[in-house]
Amino acid sequence: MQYTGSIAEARRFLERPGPLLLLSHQRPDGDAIGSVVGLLLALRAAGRESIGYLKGPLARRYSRLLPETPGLFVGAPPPLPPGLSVVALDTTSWERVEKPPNWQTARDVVNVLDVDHHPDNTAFGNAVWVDSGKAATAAMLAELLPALGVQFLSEAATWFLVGLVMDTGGFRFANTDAAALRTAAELVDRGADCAAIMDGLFFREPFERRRLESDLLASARFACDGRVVYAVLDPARLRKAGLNQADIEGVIDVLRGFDGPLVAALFQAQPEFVKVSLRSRSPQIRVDRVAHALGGGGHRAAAGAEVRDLDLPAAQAKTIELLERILSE
Ligand SMILES: [Mn+2]
Repeated sequence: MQYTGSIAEARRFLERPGPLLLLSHQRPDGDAIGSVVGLLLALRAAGRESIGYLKGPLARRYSRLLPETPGLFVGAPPPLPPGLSVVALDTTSWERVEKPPNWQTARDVVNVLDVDHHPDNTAFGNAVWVDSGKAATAAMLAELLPALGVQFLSEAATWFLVGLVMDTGGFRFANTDAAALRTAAELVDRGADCAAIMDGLFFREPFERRRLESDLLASARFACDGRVVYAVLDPARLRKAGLNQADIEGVIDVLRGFDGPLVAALFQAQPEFVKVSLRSRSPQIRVDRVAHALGGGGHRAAAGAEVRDLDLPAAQAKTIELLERILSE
């Protein structure tokens, strides 16, 4: 378990005056969006000059929950005032932080705060709070707000719960510990609308996504004596369905939702790389090692890589060979 920096370090950083820009990783998931939007709402309500930037497009499940949020820029260039400090949320390294399109250099940035729960976080900020024992970055922020002494808006609680729900797969993944459940209960106490979140996140998927999941399942293949299930997602199939990458967050779960395989793998051939997503049945089966060997990273049981030097068949073969190795340890 990696623990670097401290909540006190994060608090001291945020207590310093000056404008703040909240950023997260490329292709933001529920935790990235929930962390940026929740913290933005709380800081602005407390009178802090803050802006948030997400590249988008956001999946419908999130945009539906997202009314006009002052200070939030999705895709559009935000103002970058001088003396800006960056708060990087849920992101392992400065390279992976999605910067706004009008970002040129680090010229205007005096400081960076890195708040994250990924075990491979590089502690890249001038101030750092990394705790890989936490189920979600949003859960860390739920702890940070009271420490900052700012008002805990029910809207912020809702967005933190979105992050926590998505990073725990709706409290089904192995990272759902007592602390995660306690944080969820606290967020509900603070006004998060759990029923609306669950309905919006899990029961209102576009029909086309369900159809895509059905195709993926029908095309699934097995390797390593049935211990690995994998499928290939063709970008043309996505386009035909009218879905974007954001709309298929978590689609790999359809491959691990049945008894048998220990690891699920999903391959997508993009123009510049092959995207490999990996999920394992338990943190003891370290798919992060395979992701690292492929040039990527992630959590023990949920990891991925963008493989640039191999075509689809070669990337598949290499991934399966690496999986065979960790499964025979
Ligand atoms: Mn996360």
